Amino acid sequence: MKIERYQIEEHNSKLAQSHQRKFEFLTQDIQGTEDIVQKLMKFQIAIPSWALGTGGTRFGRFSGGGEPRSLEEKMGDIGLLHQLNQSSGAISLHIPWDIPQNIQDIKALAAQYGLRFDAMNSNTFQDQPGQEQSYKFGSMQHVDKAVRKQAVDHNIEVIKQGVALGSDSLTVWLADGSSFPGQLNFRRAFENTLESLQEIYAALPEDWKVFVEYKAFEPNFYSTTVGDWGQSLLYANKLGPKAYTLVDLGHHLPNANIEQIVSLLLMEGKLGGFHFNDSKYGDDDLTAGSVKPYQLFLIFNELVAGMDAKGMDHASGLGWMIDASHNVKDPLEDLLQSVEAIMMAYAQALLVDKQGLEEARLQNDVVRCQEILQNAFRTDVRPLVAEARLRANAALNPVGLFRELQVREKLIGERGYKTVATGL
Ligand code: AOS
Ligand code: ZN
Ligand code: ZN
Ligand code: ZN
Repeated sequence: MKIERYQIEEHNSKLAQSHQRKFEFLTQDIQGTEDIVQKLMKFQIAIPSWALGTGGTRFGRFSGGGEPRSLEEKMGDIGLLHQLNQSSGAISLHIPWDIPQNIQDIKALAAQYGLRFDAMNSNTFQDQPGQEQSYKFGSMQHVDKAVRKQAVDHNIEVIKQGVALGSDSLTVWLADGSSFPGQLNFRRAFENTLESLQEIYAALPEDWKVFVEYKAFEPNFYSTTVGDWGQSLLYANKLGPKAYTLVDLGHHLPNANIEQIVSLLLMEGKLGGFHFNDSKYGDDDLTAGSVKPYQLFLIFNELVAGMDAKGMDHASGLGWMIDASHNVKDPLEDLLQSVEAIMMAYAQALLVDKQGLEEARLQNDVVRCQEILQNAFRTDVRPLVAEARLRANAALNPVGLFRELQVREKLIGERGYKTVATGL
């Protein structure tokens, strides 16, 4: 399945007039739209290889058909997304769910689709066939050194594969923790995990980063050994300058103020990566912006402010990735929606009158502060995001074109109805 350039152009020419009208209307009212459009065009969000298949829960999985059966097909899917929005130019691999066989071919394919290799993801939360030690009671925290060594060796192997592909970062998410009070010596678990991470850190190439992802609960439901941003930051600080905290939006206790966490991590120079998704209850992994778009905007407002304060480039300063999964949607349509929501939140954050906000804060003008933020949030920025796509030769309406071209039907035709993507 390939989308032809003329198909995108035909689609865009049908929508051009209406788009122009909305875009011009917006530019009359807003200063600096050109700068915002340029920034939007640069901004790329990595797609994880495991989000291309239908997700499931422990109660079941309802496959949608035409799902990618190999790494090559997963890259093909991301290539389609990128053609449609020109904002998904990176793939994040998971080892061993993805097994890059011929590295040169995989790299050539990535170049053909215009994809970069984002952070590599290791897996010490499942036992693989033939594996010597079990992760049932943890991996890097484990009381048995042999288990810890196996987990460390796996991560070093993932780094090697990443180096061959041209990635420059490793994300470590650990399921380590405990399910019942008394099960774990918290201090020993922390020290074992730190020691394991130190061994991995020592194997990082000069220009690499390691991201320590935290998660409050699940699959362990009493304690998690990297349970919150404080614990992640402890590890990252002890490890050294190449270690950073990774924020996954679904990994907090209810009502956590994620925008404040983001702001302080950035201030400390320790925010490394981001996993976007949305949730109502826990790690629901719903489409970004589908439940709490205002929160997503507030987070972006802190990201933009914090990165600007440090002179960081928005596009390349942090690892941006979607980490979502879904039972009832077409995975590709869902990812298009997530990317769109992220771009909108970013555009809204760029609209915030930062100087006015600072002045209002200094005057304790709480009402004005809220007005400034909500003015930006309530601006319909869709024409800005669409304009960025238009200029990059992507589709004005990515989901619309996906449906017009019957992409899923064609993928089912090529791959069959009963396909199972590897992963969660
Ligand atoms: C798990 O809850 C985390 O969000 C991970 O980032 C990720 O989903 C998993 O490691 C798949 O690689
Ligand atoms: Zn995650
Ligand atoms: Zn998660
Ligand atoms: Zn999640």
